[in-house]
Amino acid sequence: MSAVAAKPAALDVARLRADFPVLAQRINGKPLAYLDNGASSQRPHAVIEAERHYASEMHANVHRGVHTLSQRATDAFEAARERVRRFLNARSTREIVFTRGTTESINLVAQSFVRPRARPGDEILITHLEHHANIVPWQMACAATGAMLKVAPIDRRGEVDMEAFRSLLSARTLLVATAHVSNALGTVLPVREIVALAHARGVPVLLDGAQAVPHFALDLQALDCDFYAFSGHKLYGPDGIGVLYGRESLLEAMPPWQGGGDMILAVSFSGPTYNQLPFKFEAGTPHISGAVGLAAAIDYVDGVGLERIAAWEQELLGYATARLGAVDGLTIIGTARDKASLVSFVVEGVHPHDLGTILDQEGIAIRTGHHCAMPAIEFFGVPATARASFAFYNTREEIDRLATAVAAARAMFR
Ligand code: C6P
Repeated sequence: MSAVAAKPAALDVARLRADFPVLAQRINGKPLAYLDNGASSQRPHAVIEAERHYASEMHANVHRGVHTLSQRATDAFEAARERVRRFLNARSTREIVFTRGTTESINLVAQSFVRPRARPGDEILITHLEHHANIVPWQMACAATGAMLKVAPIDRRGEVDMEAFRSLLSARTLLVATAHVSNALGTVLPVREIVALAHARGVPVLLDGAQAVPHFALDLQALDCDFYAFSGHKLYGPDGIGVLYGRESLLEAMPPWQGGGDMILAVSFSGPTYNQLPFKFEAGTPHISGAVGLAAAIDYVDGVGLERIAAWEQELLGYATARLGAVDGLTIIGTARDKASLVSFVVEGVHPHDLGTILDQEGIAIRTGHHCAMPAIEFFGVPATARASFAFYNTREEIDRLATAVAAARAMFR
């Protein structure tokens, strides 16, 4: 074996694009350039077909019926859970809770882990670049318990100040909760270091993986975090389905957060007996077809290969950074040394919302605004940015069109 790691084979992007029916259309008379993957990515035929197959041949409620369809649906749902476990390299399916998405996963931890434990003066440590889904649930838990939110600062690149982070860890820290990748700036956080620092003080760590799972392979046993949250719709899967990974010993000790069917073993008027993991956290009929679609999305992504995806997306990131960086009056917001494939930017004299509308006329879809990360955007002294976020099906030509259209918009407003 060679001592040098083999470079992953290049992606056949044109062939892969054909798997995504949405991408073939024209918007406002122009070929669609879909550069809003950070908000939600598109679904391949394989996912659409898996959901259709489930709905047309297998649907019934899960864990409830003795009839054949219910057993088929249950098998498909639990097979999806096992697929997620393998994707994350979690130890057990008992650690895989299906939720509606990242937001619900984080709220589950806030309600079921933090609220019962937090005492006045306890601390939750986050960073300045978090998505609102990783800020507001903690603020709500703090308001209810008297705990305090501590925020590790970032620098002008959009990197977390790790010295400050270290000093903010205290004997009162109950939980560290940080993004794995920032949705507004693209920063990849040093999560191994964050986990090591927190664990050295006995503090559990939640990672918000919404923007990480589509971009690189994960091994949660190696990462050793305690909770990990992500959404299916950013991973080429359905919306309305997501995952909370939780370390089994922690989930075991947590009370359920919602009551209803499936999360109980028995109910009498003197009280319920809760179901085992992970069902204790899945009250009510779950999004069965969503879980099936998510498993198909994971199969698809694994088939393409996350190493190859990461390599191509890094090329796109480099190309977009150079092309956009050369546009007169354009400033890139978020210049971390380790970045996932998105570029946030502002253009002198052009409001991001106007820019988004102008680009839409060209068939180019980007996101504009504060990206549900207001503190991160305001840190840079701007009210909003334009954000192009790439998937493996994007091309250099689409980035050329983006840069040309942004330059034309700048010229229009001069
Ligand atoms: N960010 C974006 O355009 P949900 O909505 O639950 O699937 O994901 C919430 C969420 C949590 N954390 C991070 C880092 C995220 O990026 C998101 C979703 C989208 O950036 C929509 S606001």
